[in-house]
Amino acid sequence: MDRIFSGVQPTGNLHLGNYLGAIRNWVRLQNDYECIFCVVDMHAITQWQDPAELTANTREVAAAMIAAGIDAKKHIIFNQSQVPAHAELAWIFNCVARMGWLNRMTQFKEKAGKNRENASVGLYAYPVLMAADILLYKGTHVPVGEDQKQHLELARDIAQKFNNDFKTDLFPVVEPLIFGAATRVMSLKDGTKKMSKSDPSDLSRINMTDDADQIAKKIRKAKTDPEPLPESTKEFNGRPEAANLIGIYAALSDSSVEDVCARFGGEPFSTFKQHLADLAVSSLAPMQEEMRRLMQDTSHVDAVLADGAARARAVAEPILGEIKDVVGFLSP
Ligand code: AQP
Repeated sequence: MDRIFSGVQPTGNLHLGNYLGAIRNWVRLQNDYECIFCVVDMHAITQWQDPAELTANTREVAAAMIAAGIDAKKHIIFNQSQVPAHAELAWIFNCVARMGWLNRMTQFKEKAGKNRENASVGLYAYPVLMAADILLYKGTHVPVGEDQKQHLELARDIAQKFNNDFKTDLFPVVEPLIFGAATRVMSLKDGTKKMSKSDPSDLSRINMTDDADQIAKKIRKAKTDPEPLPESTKEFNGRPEAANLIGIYAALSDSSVEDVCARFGGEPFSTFKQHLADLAVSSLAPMQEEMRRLMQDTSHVDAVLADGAARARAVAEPILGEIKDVVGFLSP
């Protein structure tokens, strides 16, 4: 069976975009792939994280994966820092990847902003660690959003250069798995920006921990335009907020964007927002309830992460051994 690796950073404010764009799709992959899902805490510290919050956020992301329906017995859920082989392989890959390749990464430019001199070395090398995450398990498929495609290409380049330099076929070619509808959820305050954990405005996103009142309020306050709901996707042009809210409705109701337009087209946003709020509250409630339960007593989540890490180490260590042999590292 092909193997999938994917991760979420425990950087706080896990949101509807992370759920609809990543975690929910992972649940659907479980029958067709051997899955390794990782809370990438080592990626998270490429930007400052308060230590106590990092611990709490690590548990929250794991709780979301479990609550969403990922089977942690059949597949692996763990946090990255419990498997030291990620850091070891990242170092080897730091010596394979070229500065020129990393200099082209747009996410570094966006995250470092104007103050590049003050960004951490870790933030710069982030895509190298991501390549190590995937290739440490000889992952063949990675479910990624649009925003991660460039990093995945870098992982392919690193694997290929390693294979060429050492005249081996140790690493497989990694394929992206890109999902169709509503993989990209946009900010409720600006339909041209993605919904993001780090947006300073809490009203821009629906957090997985928001209660029914907060969800309803955020949808009520979501930015719209003065026109009624579009009757077809052809009218989406120049209306990013309308497209976003309709996309969210379609994703939550498992219907097509066209169907949602056909049903609500011509209605005022106020009516549609009420329907959307009811749908969001009712469809997220079971998962949120389960997340709350798991976060009240974290012993189950901690046990899942420890067990997952032990099983991840069992897969990763022989592969890392193979890699070290190829590189020429002497071991007893
Ligand atoms: N708005 C989104 N719509 C759809 N998918 C999204 N993802 C993130 N935002 C959206 C997907 O969630 C997975 C985990 O993302 P991450 O933890 O690596 O964080 P990120 O991609 O950097 O985006 P965030 O959550 O908004 O965090 P910040 O604010 O720190 O950038 C990925 O599969 C991602 O595609």
